[in-house]
Amino acid sequence: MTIEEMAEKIAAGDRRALARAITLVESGRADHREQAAELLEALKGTGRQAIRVGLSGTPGVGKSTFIESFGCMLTGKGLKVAVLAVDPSSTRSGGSILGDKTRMERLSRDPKAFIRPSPSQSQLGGVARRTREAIALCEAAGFDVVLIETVGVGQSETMVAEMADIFVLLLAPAGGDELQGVKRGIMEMADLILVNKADGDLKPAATRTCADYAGALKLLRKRPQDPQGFPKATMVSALEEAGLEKAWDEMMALIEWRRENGFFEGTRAQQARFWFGEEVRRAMLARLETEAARKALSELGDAVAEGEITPARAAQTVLKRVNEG
Ligand SMILES: Nc1nc2c(ncn2[C@@H]2O[C@H](COP(=O)(O)OP(=O)(O)O)[C@@H](O)[C@H]2O)c(=O)[nH]1
Ligand SMILES: [Mg+2]
Repeated sequence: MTIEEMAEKIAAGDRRALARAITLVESGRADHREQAAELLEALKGTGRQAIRVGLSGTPGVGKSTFIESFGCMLTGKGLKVAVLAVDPSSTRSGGSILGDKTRMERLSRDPKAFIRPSPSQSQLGGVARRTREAIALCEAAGFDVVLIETVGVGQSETMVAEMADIFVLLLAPAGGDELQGVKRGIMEMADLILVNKADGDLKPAATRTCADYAGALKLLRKRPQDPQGFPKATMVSALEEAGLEKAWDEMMALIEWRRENGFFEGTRAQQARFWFGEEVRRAMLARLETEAARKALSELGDAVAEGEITPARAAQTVLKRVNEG
């Protein structure tokens, strides 16, 4: 299949072409990178835009269960839903956070849904690029909503927030009366906090937790991209499929306000600029990974340690060689 044919098929909504294209963008091979760039350029013309929802939460809060029931609710509205994942742990565990297909049985069989597990790649930077490009492919394929799941371990959340239109933090009801040690930085990224498992015996705890977080959100610095009342905390039960409509309505209200006030496009523009910078930095760092650069670093490192050359001069020498090479 030529790149042109692949682009045409993706634009026509062909699943297999989309899956193959995602495999292509996951590859690090130089010729594949070139083809991927060509494909993404070819697809820019579709001008399609999905709503990109980043979803984060620690293991066990119910992300998979939520994606299943929320995703099915959306497809029930006639929306096409794609699910992607950024999983920094997948290399270690060998699995992926979307691996538990049993929790997404209905959604994975739904013709309006497309689920793609996280690839096993060593660097978070590589996973981030692949996910961003996969999002672009899903948008071009005509998906209305792209859900990007990540596990709550710090850096991956920042990355997902940098590629999403809305960042949703999923929490479970707290046992005691303390907040669940959610890092301030993560709280500050959230547009919507969903307290899951608001059902059965857990309902009162969920209600308390939700109120606590609503209070905590009010104490954060006001962000220009938020209308009155946001960021917001609300309750859901992924298991009983409760509160999902409300959660979607809140997301849509926020998106609409941001669209009307220029923050939707503004954020996307800022994100594009961010990823451009990241790509350049990554490529620069990759140049230090070559055989010649490693050798120079090692040799000059010895010379610096011996006091034969100053660190500054040695660094200049390395950079000069890397730039020439
Ligand atoms: N009571 C209750 N349990 C839930 C709910 N959502 C998920 N769970 C349970 O929480 C556990 C972890 O769910 P899972 O979706 O795998 O969480 P993940 O690790 O964040 O993907 C499972 O046993 C689920 O059945 C919910 O809304 N209510
Ligand atoms: Mg899961």
